[in-house]
Amino acid sequence: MVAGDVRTKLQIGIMCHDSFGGSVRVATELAYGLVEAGHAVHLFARAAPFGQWDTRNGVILHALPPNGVAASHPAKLHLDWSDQEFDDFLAMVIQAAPSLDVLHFHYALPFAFIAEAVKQHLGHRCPVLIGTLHGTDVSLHSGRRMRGITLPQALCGLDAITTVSESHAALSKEMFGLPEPPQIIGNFVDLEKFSRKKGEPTGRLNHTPRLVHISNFRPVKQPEVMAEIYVEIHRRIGAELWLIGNGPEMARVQRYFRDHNINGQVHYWDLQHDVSELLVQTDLLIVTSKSESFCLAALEAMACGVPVLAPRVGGLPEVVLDGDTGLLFDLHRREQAVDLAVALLTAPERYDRMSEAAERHAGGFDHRQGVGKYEALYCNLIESGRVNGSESSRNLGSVAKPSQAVEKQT
Ligand code: GMT
Repeated sequence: MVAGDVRTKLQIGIMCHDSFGGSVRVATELAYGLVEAGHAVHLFARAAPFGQWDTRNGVILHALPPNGVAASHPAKLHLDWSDQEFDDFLAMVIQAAPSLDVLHFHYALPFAFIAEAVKQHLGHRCPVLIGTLHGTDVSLHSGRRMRGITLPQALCGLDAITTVSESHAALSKEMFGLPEPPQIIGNFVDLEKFSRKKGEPTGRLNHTPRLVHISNFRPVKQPEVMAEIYVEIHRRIGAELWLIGNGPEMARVQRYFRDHNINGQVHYWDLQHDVSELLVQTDLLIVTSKSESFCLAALEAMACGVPVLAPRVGGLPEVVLDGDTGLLFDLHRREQAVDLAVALLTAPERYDRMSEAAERHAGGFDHRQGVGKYEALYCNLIESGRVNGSESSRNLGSVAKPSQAVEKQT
């Protein structure tokens, strides 16, 4: 790659986790999109994302040997890497990095520390370094440190920081004491995969309503609140519930349903590689998270014409338009969530309008545009002179002390 020639194919490295989760979905979809746009893409992950990898997608996967990786649940974001895992991963990246133009991580932990170590090791041979902050790396874990440095110190060595919503950009600035909020590049969805079946008539709500919840069932998703809301909706109008995903809180949710004699109406789909086929068969997505930087599941549901019931937190109001593409409730007012859902699910014409608006709105988050925004960022940074480690344009300035950076409970 020569500075000034942005059409030249780039060599791009992407680092991400290997579990089920939004940041991994975004990283892998970005990798596929960049290959489609003609770039060479190397994906670095502790193990093959989602436990499997399609080698036909053209992305070059770099993963640790299976015996060098601590076992973790596929729905769990594995943040506490052993020293051995960290060192092996770093060695793997350092080996490939001198031939990369860009090294871009998704989710700060532990990748901001890996990026910093790559920079220390490679000096002027270091590629452009970019970090995308996704969620709990900011909202819960901003106070983490590794190998004697804090997260804000590691972030300060990057050439650019991005995040996925205005709300999360503001939170990141506050938590890390950044001089400027990160650049916002919103998440995106493959509209060919996530869409209502072509030619499907409106008037979808002609059966028992089918609610759906998609998550990794971590405490931050509050799936027990989702269970309470569902039970009350079911009591009032009768409804099915499809649960897609799995994770640490699932047992609690199952117990709750047993205690409330809810059996046949709940269908457990476990972890699914492709949720689009299921989503198109549902009527309302229930989100109950304490915080969400964006909520990719909400975007995917809307793309399939499924309105979203969600709390008014984080980036959700930027993704779900209240009263238009979904319904927002106050986080602690479960009865409000129930009333809103019941009112919508018993008003077929209003429901159809909302379903169509949801699909239209999701059309603004097309994956090719999203990939293009990252591509433009890479090219701008390279063009502005930050080529192969030239120190001329560190565009973040210095990062202030991490005043409010505190570790919270997940
Ligand atoms: O931050 C997390 O808890 C993990 C991360 C993930 O890998 O699922 O989720 C975040 O990133 C997604 C992709 O940008 C967003 O859609 C999610 O809203 C966000 N999760 C949270 O903020 C809790």
